[in-house]
Amino acid sequence: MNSINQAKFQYQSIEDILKDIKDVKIQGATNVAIATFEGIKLYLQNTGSELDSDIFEKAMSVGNKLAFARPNEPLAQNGLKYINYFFKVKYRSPKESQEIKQVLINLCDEYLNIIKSSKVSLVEKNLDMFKDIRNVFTHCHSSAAEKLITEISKGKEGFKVVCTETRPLFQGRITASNLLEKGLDTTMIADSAAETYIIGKAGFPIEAVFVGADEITVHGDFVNKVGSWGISLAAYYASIPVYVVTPLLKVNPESAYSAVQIEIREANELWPDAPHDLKLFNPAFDFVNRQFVTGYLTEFGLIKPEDVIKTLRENYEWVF
Ligand code: RUB
Repeated sequence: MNSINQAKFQYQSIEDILKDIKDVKIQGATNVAIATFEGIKLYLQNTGSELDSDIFEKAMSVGNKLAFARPNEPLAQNGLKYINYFFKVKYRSPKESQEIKQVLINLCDEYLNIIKSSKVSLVEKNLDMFKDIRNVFTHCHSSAAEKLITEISKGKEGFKVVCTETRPLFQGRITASNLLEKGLDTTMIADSAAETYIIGKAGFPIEAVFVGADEITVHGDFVNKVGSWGISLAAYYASIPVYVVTPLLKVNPESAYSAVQIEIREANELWPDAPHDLKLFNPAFDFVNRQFVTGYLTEFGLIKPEDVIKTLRENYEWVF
């Protein structure tokens, strides 16, 4: 599965959603967040007329299970804070279980709408900056980066995209297939060819790198698919701008106090029938230092790494 269609959310059980998040069949931070809040709604809708008094706690426990199935998912995790905060502030903690159920469903829908409208706004707010750009580079599959690249390409003769394979799970194939389906001139390269390509020693010259993010720190660093650090370093070396296309709600407020833990995935993703004594190490993501980031392209326009925390406080104070 490469995208979650909210209107046709097909899952019948929380266990199936959980399994697909863990197996990366539900892929990308935005889709994980959508699956989390559709999952909470599914749980609530499946509860019968005999509702428990602890329906709030049970729904939040389902949300926790899904939002923390993979560690680097603040977009989903911040949504639980949204529900917790506005349940008390906006809906004044209803006591009757039918009302609790309805309020929780409303809050899930509100958060799903925030995600959806952030993605629309991040295109509207940033598109004009890229009028003259024709050759771009992307990595992995980010629904946000894909959306912006597609919009930038519109009406431009000779617009070209280079994407990576993105081993070990080949999420770059999702990007490549989606871009091709939209009619974009797309070239795929092996991950290990990325840096050489970016610094201009192969293929056509790259004008800008667009990647997504799984997590952003309060200091303006970001976490994205493994390979992102080398790509960003190469772009920095070659003076090519690196844009991180993302809703601001991917900032992890806890990163003010503790180091970001990178998800380490199963070794068999690297080599299913590897020799018995071979040690395999399979980190899912890279931590990319803010010095490599030209800007975050968000629903509030371009934000410099040093302004991430200020903009988050101004717009989403409830995450703290
Ligand atoms: C996906 C990945 C994506 C971000 C952003 O990793 O690194 O770039 O999640 O995606 P994985 P989006 O395939 O391991 O989930 O812009 O769709 O939120």
